[in-house]
Amino acid sequence: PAAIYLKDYKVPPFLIDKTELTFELDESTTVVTSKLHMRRNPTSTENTAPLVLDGGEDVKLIAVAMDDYVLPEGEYQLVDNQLVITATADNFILTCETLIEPQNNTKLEGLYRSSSMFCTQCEAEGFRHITYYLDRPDVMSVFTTTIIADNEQYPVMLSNGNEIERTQTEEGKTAVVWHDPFPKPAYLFALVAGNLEVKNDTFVTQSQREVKLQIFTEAHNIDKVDYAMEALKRSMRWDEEVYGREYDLDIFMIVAVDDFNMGAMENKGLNIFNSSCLLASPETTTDDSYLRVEAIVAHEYFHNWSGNRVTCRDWFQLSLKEGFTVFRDQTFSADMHSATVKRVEDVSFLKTAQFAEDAGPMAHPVRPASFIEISNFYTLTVYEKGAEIVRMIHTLLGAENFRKGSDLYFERHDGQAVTCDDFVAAMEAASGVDLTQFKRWYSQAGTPQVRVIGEYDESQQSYTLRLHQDTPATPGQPTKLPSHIPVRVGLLDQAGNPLSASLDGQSANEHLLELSQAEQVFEFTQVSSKPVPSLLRGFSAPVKLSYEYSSTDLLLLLSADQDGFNRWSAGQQLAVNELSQLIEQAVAGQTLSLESQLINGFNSLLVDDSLDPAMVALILNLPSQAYLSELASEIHPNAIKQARQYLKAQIANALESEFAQTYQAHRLDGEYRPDAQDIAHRSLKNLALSYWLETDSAEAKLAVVEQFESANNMTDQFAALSIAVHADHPQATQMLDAFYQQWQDEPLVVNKWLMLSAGREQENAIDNMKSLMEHEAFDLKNPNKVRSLLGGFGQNISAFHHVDGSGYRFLADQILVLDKRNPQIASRLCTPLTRWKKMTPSLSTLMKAELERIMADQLSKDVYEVISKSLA
Ligand code: HT7
Ligand code: ZN
Repeated sequence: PAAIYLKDYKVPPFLIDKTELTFELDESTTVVTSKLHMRRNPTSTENTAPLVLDGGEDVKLIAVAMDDYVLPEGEYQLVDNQLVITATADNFILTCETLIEPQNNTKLEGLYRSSSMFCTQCEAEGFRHITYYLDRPDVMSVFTTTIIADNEQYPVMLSNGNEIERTQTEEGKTAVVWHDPFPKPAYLFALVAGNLEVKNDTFVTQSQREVKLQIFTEAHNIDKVDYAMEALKRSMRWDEEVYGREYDLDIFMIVAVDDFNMGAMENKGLNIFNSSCLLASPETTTDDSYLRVEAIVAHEYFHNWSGNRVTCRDWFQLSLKEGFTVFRDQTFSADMHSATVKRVEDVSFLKTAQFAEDAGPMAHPVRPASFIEISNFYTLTVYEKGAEIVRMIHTLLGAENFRKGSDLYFERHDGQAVTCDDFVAAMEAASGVDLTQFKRWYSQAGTPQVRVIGEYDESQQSYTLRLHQDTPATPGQPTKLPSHIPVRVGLLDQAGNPLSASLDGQSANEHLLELSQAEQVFEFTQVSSKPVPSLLRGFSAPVKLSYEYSSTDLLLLLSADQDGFNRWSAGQQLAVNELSQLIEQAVAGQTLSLESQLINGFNSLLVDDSLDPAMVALILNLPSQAYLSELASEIHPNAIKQARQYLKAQIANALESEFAQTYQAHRLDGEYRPDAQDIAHRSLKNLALSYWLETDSAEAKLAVVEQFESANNMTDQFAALSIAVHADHPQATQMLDAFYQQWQDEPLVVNKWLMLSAGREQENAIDNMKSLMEHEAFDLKNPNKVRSLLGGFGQNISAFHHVDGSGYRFLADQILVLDKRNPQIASRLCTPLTRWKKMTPSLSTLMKAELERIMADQLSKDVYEVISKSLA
């Protein structure tokens, strides 16, 4: 398959002012008739270019007409799934009649069936699987959609915009017409038809317009949408208050579907959600999932401006909408709950998963320069690193100028399809800040490494920070230029008090350093004593920062830094230092031994009632297996696992009574509430329980079972179950069985059970996986189930990384099977295998062999791209 390049971008030779679609929905064949009001694009230089419309192998063309002239075969060609018409007028209506079979659509792109309903997923290039079209985001059109179906089976028929007509056809069917007045690209088109229940609500906008809000689900789920509805209203209000963005249509609808490739989709006025990202109830949903529902509802809603009103010119600009919208949803969640907790969670995810992507064979810039399959570029780099770029702009400009910049961006580009450069240009114009060098963040892949050296001169009372940056080579980008990196810095005295210092004549407790050269020196004056620097506060840039801190420095920062984020960061660094020593011992086959310095630090946190329990829980949570793998130059999965277990047990034994007390102190009575305060108590309580169980105390064992059996909410019940499973509690098997029995009729809970069961470390893990795949609870057609089971298996260190290669082989087998059904899902499952070059040699060889075996098969573009780049 060939790659597509950003440098080859050309404006479309044709435009589509109006799109009229008619869907005759049927269980066997669906007829789609499109009427496209087209004209040559006056800004295109390709004045004689033929009309080339995108289609798919699954679209059958019945007839095509230009104005009223039905084109005979010979006056159009079908080449590589494209419909090519050479002779066209400057203005014309193109009518196409096509047949599709949504019931056989296993890729879940275009129009497909999920349970008993019809639904669509058109981003990025799904619309071409519905009918022939200019399926590119810079072709924006006003859509009118008619849905014709049997009213008994499909009483609910939805599309974008407003319902303008409902009639009966002569065949006894119902025809519903929807009109969306806002021009949009085809990727934002949506259609849903089914027998659905609805929850209604309203929202009054800042200009006093009443907007109808509707959430649709299958009947058995309608009792689980209240939280999403409240989250939607909070998002609408927040976007008005923080960005001045008001909702524009009279109705906003969300539909939950069970089979969905990603989390959700921001179709104009008709968001479609994976039910796992929408439904919530105390009994079936964990705190994490509640927060996820809120964040995703907000994210999709925010796209109405950052993505829909102003969209992307081409898919290389994907981060224009995704990076900005992730930044917006992160800030929203921070405002709704604890900003520091949210920042720690986001950064921890970024440093674990995005840094790994940036260092691997699929590394790409936030604005990629080329791709084979765009679905492979819905990545952590485009989303999460993209959000960090927007956050850095916010830091460099300040909140006020940033808001002016976003206002200008929306004003300048409303109704347009634009680029990341346009976004930055608006920020520059509104603030007067020059972001020329800063824009390298969009074009350079890889994570910059920043080394810092500090030197105090007591006689001068001055403190010098020398910063050095470099970015490692990434595929296709052997050399890099210096980035513009904002580094927030504070200084602490040896007692942990903030130390004021002067930089460039400005005296303050905190400074923003702008590192833009390969090496730069910053000199602070009026520094009254030797400082401990608190660097990169709030993680002000997505870089790997290193500074030779002593353990004493780190303990000081952990206990006293005014920046909550850096307290967490110091704790992590201490833990990483200790774990690295233990990993080395494990690799060398030595008996593990270490006197942990963390014990005292953790003890003070546990007994300090003034702290946010959520922050304490985050600090006490040891760096994950995945994060330690990212840091390692050569990954030894079992050594990492052993080291983590050893350190956790040592801390647990030293602080046994503190953990037992913490567990008791943070138990909550009363009704479940998913608010920041209660979530914080539950997180610390459950973390304490997991340490406590490490001590092998009989009381702890009892507490786990008691919590599992008596919990009134899924957070506590599932925490008890996972703690039991991971610690190999004597009753773990019984508990897993009981959990399944209790929740077998709740698919989202069953998915959690699948994940935990697959992650369970045991002798016959592969056999266990095989029986789970045969289990009534599993369904290869459902992406959530595949992700749960195979994702869970990836966490199973001893089985996945088994020295006989059986774990890798098992995953490769599943990838090959899935690639035939659903390439997007298959491609995402490849990720763990793409890390083969970093694995210890014996495992690396085994992983590579599986990649080669996959490569030898007939592959989709999606899997081909990932595997071929990994092997390159
Ligand atoms: N903008 C949405 C992207 C999306 C998607 C992309 C490829 C394949 C399936 C998909 N489903 C949704 C989601 C978002 O970021 O809001
Ligand atoms: Zn998005």
